[in-house]
Parts: sequence; structure tokens; C-alpha cells
Amino acid sequence: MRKIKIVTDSSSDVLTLDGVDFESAPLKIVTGEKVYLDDASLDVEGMVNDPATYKGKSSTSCPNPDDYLRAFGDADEVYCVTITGSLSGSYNSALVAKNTYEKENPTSRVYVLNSLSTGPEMALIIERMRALILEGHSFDSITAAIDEYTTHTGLFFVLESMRNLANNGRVSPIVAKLAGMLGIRVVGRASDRGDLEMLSKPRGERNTLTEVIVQLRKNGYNGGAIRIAHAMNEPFAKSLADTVAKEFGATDITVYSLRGLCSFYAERGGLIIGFEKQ
Ligand code: X90
Repeated sequence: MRKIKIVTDSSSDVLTLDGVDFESAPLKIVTGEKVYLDDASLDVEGMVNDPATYKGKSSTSCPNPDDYLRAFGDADEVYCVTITGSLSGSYNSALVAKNTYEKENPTSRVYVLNSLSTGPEMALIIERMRALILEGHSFDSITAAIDEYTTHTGLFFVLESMRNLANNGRVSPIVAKLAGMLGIRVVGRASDRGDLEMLSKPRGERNTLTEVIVQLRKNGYNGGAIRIAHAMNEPFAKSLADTVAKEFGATDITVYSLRGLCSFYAERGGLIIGFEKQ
């Protein structure tokens, strides 16, 4: 029996997976006083409510190659998906780990996917990996199917603030300024290059809902699987889920809380939406 494992970093917000060996390599949120490890035991609300994470100087750091090597364990086949390599070193760490791992274990195969995205889009990819593994496909056919699947997934975000993104150089200061940076809501998507692309600045909750629906339609969403994750904003996430169900007849919808890394950057009130498209 070949040992198979799915590995991700904690930006996917996935902590456990049924039926397949699974591990999440945690990123860290670092403030002047504390280091928060983004694992299952993290008190996400406590971290987000810590003034040091939204007022002070705070940053994040990604898993290093050794963290990934430990996560790969002793699997014969590893399917690994990381946060966008355009905004984090996580993808690079995973690649370095893959090269070491395959050298030390010549019969093992490691697939590393740069999601060019984060959170809920990674969650969709992990769900698909799991399904393909449970169907018993070969390494080559699973990786080909995943590469194909990622051409049919997308990510939107709705952010109340881009302070932490701007302070850590993850959006250009010009973009942050143009978007209003503080107090103004921004709707955007993960670009093809794996960074943030701003789309609009709707005012009010109703207009924001309408805007997300318009953008979903424009971007090829047609009622497929959709994952709506929020940073302490369940009411808004739920009304978006209801609207999506009504407008598209979607049935495969889930609403859940973001974990640490995504909550830190999306900030209180933020929403991140992963979806399947045509
Ligand atoms: O390596 C690190 O320290 C992690 C850096 C991550 C920086 C970006 C995180 C973005 C999280 C914001 C909205 C979604 C944007 C998607 C763009 C691809 C969430």
C-alpha cells in the first residue's frame, strides 16, 4: 500500500480532513510581544482582537523547508498546495522541501501546487485532491486533474481595511491609498498572477452583496461549489450565501470562519470567497 498524504499551509483554513492522511503547516503572526502559531489551538478572535495585531507593528512568517519536510512525514505520494507564491515564501519552502524529499526518497513523489490564491480556493482544491485520492487514481492522473481543476476555480475578497496588507508590503501603498486604505470597503479578486486585484468600492452592505453577485456572474460562476469564509462577520457571510443560493440555485455552499493567517490579513469583517467557474 502506498502512503498518501495531503499537505497544505494554514492559509487554507483547513485543519482536518476525513479519510485521507492530512497535515497543515502553520504560518505565524508576529507582534512586538507575541508569536501566534496558526494551528488548531489558536484563539483566532483573541489574536484579531489583540491591539498589537491591528494597531502595532505586526507581521507574518511562512513555514520553512524543514516544516514542510516534517509535514511530508514518510508518505510515498504527497499532494501539497500553498498560498500564492507571489505574496509569500510558503510555495518556495515547499519546493525546496520537495527537492530534498525526492532526493532522499527516490521512489516518493511530491506534487507542489502554487495556488496563486489562498483560503477558500485552496479549500476547494484540497476537497478535490481528497476526492481523487479516494477514487484511487494514479499520481500522474491526480496531478493532471488538479492542474485542470484550478483553471475552473477563483477567489474574491471583500475587505474593510487593507492596513495589515499594506504595512507588510502585500499590496502596493499606491493601491492601498487609491482604495482608501482605511474605512473603505474594497471588493477584489485574486489575479492570474496571484496577487490582489481591486475591482470596486461599493458603499453599504446591500450594494456590496449586489456587487459580489455581479462579479461572480462576470467571472463564470454558474451555481457550482462555493466556499464563503469570514473574519468575525457571520451575518454578512450568511446573507451572501442566501443570495447566492437564490440567484444561482447553488446547493454546495458552506460558510465558515477564517483561521489565523487569513483573518490577520482580511481583518475584522472581511470575507473571502472561493468558487468554481465555467
Ligand atoms: O509568508 C507570509 O508571511 C504570508 C503572507 C501572506 C500575504 C497575503 C495574505 C492574503 C490573505 C487577503 C485577501 C485575499 C487575497 C488573495 C490574493 C491572491 C487574505
